[in-house]
Amino acid sequence: VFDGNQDGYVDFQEFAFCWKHWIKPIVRPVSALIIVDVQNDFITGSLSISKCPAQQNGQDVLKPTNKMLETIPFEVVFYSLDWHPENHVSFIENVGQRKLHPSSQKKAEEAVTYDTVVFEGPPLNEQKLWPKHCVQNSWGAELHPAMKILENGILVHKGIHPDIDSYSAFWDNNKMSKTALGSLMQKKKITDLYVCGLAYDVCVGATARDSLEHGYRTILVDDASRGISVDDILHTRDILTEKNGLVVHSSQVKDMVE
Ligand code: VGL
Ligand code: ZN
Repeated sequence: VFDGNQDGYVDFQEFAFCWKHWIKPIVRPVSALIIVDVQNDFITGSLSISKCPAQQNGQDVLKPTNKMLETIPFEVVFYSLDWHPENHVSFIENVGQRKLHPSSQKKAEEAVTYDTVVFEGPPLNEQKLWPKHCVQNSWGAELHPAMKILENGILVHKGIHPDIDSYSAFWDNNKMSKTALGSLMQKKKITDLYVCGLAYDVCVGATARDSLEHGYRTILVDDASRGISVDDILHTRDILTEKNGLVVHSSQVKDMVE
């Protein structure tokens, strides 16, 4: 005799069937895509991720990203831009311009790229130091020329304040100020956010983490993202899936959105 599903209450295939034919037509998810920081400096410029430990190529995100843009009917597509002033706190070139807190392990004279220092507050600001990148209105801050820009795409600028960095496209690293992204998503009644771009283990991960924190169904598109450190990429995946985010391949997205 049949004794029911021993493996768990809900059979996944049965749930997938219900989702497609019953739940989804009622709930009507509204999907957005955010393409994070696909800018010249991260691909061939001063912070080229091809020169970082994972030795990935930022250019590789272009093909799967453009394909999604051409084939998938997202309600809205956001393009985030790392958009720093010349005197930005994250630039190693500027480390001598601000006061370090006594708790900073690294002193200004000895700090090198990728070190973390602590700047005097308030608020106390732990900051990783990067080479100068994505300066407002410079070539390095432009979106890569091969990336498809939708006519009704929305640009989201971040990291615009001299004294605080912003990895997430929602808010700065101290959660003091928000970008326009959250309110735009509310206005457009977005329920599901697909996230891809650069860098996987920095701004893509932070944006996906904050999306989950806002309560959006959050899906990181793995093959449309490239990162800096292999360990940190794996860690980003673990953190997101632990918080009930999804990590998928771009070929899976069309069926999920439609
Ligand atoms: C990023 C480092 C510094 C990124 C931005 O977009 O991932 N990384 N600023
Ligand atoms: Zn930056």
